[in-house]
Amino acid sequence: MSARPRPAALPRRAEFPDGFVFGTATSAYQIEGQSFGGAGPTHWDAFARRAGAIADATDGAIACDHYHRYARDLDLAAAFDAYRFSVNWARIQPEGRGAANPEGLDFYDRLSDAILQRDLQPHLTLYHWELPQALAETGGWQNRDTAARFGDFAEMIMRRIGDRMTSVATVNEPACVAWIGHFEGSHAPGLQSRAAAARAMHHILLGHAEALERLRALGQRDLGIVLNFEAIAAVSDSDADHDAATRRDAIMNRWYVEAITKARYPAPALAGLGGDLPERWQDDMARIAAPLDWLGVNYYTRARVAAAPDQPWPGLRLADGPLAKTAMGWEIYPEGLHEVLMRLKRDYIADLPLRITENGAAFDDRVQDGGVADSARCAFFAGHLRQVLRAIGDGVNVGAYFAWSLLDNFEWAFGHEKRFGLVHVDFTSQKRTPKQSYHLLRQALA
Ligand code: IFM
Repeated sequence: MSARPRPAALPRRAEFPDGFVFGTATSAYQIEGQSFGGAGPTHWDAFARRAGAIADATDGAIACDHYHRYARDLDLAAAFDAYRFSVNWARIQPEGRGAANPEGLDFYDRLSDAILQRDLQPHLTLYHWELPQALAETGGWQNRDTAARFGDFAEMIMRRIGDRMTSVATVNEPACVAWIGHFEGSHAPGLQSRAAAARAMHHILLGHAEALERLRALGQRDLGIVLNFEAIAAVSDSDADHDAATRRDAIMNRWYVEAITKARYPAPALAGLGGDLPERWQDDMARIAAPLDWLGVNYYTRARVAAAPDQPWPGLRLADGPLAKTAMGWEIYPEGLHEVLMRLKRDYIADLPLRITENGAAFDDRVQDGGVADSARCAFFAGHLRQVLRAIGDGVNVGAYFAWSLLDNFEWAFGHEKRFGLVHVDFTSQKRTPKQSYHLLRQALA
């Protein structure tokens, strides 16, 4: 193999508190292959058929063919302590309601056993974005009934595999589901409507509450939700830019964490969305704020925000930043992870256990001489893990870190073009090639 540049040193396991858990994360639609095993269509399949919706005009029909290759994939995941994965609602209930697809239940049964056989802790997410298309057609997350259907699904799958899960998260990144899917329109279902976004922002949290109640009733332990946070910076000192940053922060960062910890929505977001929320939304807030056992934090970048008075509410735009960027065009800002963790402790959760449930970067990786020299990704992990250590030193209760992602996968609107994996996937041959980051993380955390 050719000589490779030496990446920044990764922290060693011994620098973390005893019992700190390292893992990798994936999600169902991004890796499994929706066309296998009797899964029903999802709103991502419908969205992917729209011209221009997905950068390379692909969808999740095959993805990483993990449905058939899960055993080998889990062998790779077994280099770490834990594996975060999600279940695919439309694989369990192809119509989003009613009887289960036995093949789907059997698949997750086998998968759960295979995770445990490799001495990996299974950390499950119930909803990582693949809404069954039948439910999308009755309004999706705009429809209050979807929250109750999600509760049914949660109960159905947990009755089958709940006994083997270390932890369960209800929803992954509700901000992306609601805002990017219903206001910005670049994720399924591809709407661009403030009213649709407001309803989805409330109903996805109601779905979280429904699932949480059903799981508590089943006696399921270690329950949480996974929220994405971005560091926020106004592009200038002007009042207008600061106000725009405050609105963005309220929509993307504060809405969900404030709801689940304080049973309220933040005023700068309510100012624009309040009139579009479902009637009597206040009556749901106590349920939405039911106590959790842990909070998952996904962190990737910072948003630089400028006022855009010519645009409809929230009247802002995201501006390019001066820092080095990943292939997504996202600024690499490890200090932002420390900022987010300190703020959560100070303003929202005190000592509630936190897990970093996603952190990672896409780069233009190439297989050369049988390996992938992804030193930029190694440096990314090194920088962010240092900030986790710093936050722990500053008293934040962080107990786990999951790298996003185990495998290159279907990166939503970017199709298969953006590679976040520790393991390279050739989407033609389905060959897996562990990257330098995989080898170095494994050594550092041995
Ligand atoms: O791939 C996604 C994942 O599904 C949710 N969090 C962000 C990742 C990178 O964009």
